[in-house]
Amino acid sequence: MTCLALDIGGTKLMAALVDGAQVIDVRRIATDRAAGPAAWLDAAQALCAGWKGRYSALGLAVTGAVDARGLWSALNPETLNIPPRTPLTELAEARFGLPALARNDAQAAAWAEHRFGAGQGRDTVFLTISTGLGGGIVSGGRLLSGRCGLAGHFGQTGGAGTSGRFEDEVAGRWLARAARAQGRALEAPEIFAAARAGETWAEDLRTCCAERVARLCADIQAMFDPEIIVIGGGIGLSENFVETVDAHLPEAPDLLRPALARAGLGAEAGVIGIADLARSADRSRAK
Ligand code: BMX
Repeated sequence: MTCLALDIGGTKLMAALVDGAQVIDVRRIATDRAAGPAAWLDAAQALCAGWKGRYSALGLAVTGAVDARGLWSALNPETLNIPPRTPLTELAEARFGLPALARNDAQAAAWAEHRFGAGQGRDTVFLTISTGLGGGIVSGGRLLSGRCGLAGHFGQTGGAGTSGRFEDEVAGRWLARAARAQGRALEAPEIFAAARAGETWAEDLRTCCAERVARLCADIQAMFDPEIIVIGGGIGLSENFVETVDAHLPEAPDLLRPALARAGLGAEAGVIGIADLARSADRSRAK
């Protein structure tokens, strides 16, 4: 069964036709951050107008928290300013004329990595480290969602020895701010390129980022005891990042040491995961 999967993120909006783990067709545009939920869905609908009749299930993987009733809210409005409790599934169903399933983007990606990627068949915690930091947890073959859809939002914790919100002290926004404080107006990809070229200031920032992620992974191991922690996102997938995190894991008895892996499905994990979840939701509705 082919599924139409939409991914609404803080920087890009993606529409994909997905069959199993296969992305058959995909289109992307920049998210018009000021436009708001109705306009984002209108833009998604325009993006896949030519795909009518090619799909029979609908899933949405979105930045922000989505609860069991499909109500959608921002946790960090800096990522995307979603009005509290936006009726996401209702808005999507009205436009596409199909029952919709919506989940947080990193939760959907965690499911995809568990089903088809680096965490296949295993208890998996997934981390996406890009502009911000998101995550998802699959335990006992179930994707955890939580009371309000919050499960796995590690970027919102004050964890890993940081003093504020974790994603503000480790991910892309922090890297750019830290570089700016040294008089360098650069974004994360350029900072990492400078680190690869051997510039000490950039290597130091990259190491600091990896050290904090390593501390978070150790905490996650103690909290959820997953078989694998899968790391993705622009920063997470950058060259040797997972190896650097591994090298900075705190000293701990073997039992507490996490196994780390680079994400296997790249930027399409969110749409692959939500398509699989939407298909199973459809099957249970049909029973
Ligand atoms: C933020 C939060 C998470 C999201 C993560 C990565 C909002 C709007 N988003 O921590 O829900 O998973 O960013 O989002 O509060 P992305 O768009 O960078 O993938």
